[in-house]
Amino acid sequence: MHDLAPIADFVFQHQREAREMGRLTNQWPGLTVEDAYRIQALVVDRMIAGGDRLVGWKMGLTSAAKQRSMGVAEPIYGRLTEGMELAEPVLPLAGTIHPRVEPEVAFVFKRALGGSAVRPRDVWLATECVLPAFEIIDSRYENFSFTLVDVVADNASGCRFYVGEQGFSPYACSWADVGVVVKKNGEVVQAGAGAAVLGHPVRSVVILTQMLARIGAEIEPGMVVLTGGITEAVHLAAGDRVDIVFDQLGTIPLRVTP
Ligand code: 0L1
Ligand code: MG
Repeated sequence: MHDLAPIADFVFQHQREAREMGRLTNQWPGLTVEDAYRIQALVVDRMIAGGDRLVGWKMGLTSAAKQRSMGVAEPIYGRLTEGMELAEPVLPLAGTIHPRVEPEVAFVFKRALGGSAVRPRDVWLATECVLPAFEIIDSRYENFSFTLVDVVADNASGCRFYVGEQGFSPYACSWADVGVVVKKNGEVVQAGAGAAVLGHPVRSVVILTQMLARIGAEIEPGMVVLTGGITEAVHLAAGDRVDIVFDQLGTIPLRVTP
C-alpha cells in the first residue's frame, strides 16, 4: 500500500512543467487502477487549490483498437479543468511535450446525470447540446509509453481541449453517423465516424456515469464531456494547420504556434 500524496505531487509537477517522466509503475510497483484514479483526483485537487476549476470529464480508450492495444475491455476517464480549455482553436506548443489532436464529440449538460442505471435516453434528456470538439492529448510519459495504471494516473493523457462555437440539438443527427475528416496542412491524414466511439458517443456518456458512480461522483449541470477520439490521434508540430471537418456540422481550424 503506497502513500499516494507524494506520487500525486510528482505527477502534478510534471504536468505543470510539461516535463517527461518515467512510468510510475516502475518507481512504485504494485499500484492498482483504483490507486491511479485516486492519484488523478489528487493531482486535480492540486490544480484546483491553485485556482483552477473542474468543468467536466473526458473519456479515453473508447475505440476497440486502443482497448486492444492496452489489453483492456473498458474505457478510462479523466478530468477536464477550466485551465485546460482553449478559448480559440490555437495551440501554443510551449507548455506541451509531444501533443496530438483527436476529433471528438462533446456533450454539454443542463441537468445532473449520475448513478449506475443511466440509459441512453436519460443522457439525451439531460443534454443541453452536442458540439464538435477536439482534444489535445499529451502523455507526460517518455515516448507516449505507459501501462493502464500509468495513463489513468496521468489524467488519461489529457492536456487541452476546444469545444466549437456552434452547439447542436442532441437530435440534430445520428451522432454515430457523423463523418469526420482530419486534414493536416491540406492533406487528409485521418477519417472516421462517431460510431468509432463505442458504437455511438452516447454510450461513452452512459459508461462514464457508471464509472463515476463507483466513486460517488456524477456529471453536474453545465459540465462538458468529451466522449472519445473519433480517429487516431494526429501528431502536431509548430506551424501546423489542422482542419477538423465534421460532415454537415462545420470545420474547426486548429493552428499550432511555437
Ligand atoms: O483521449 C484518449 O483517448 C487518450 C486516452 C489515453 C491513451 C492515449 O494517450 O492514447
Ligand atoms: Mg480523447
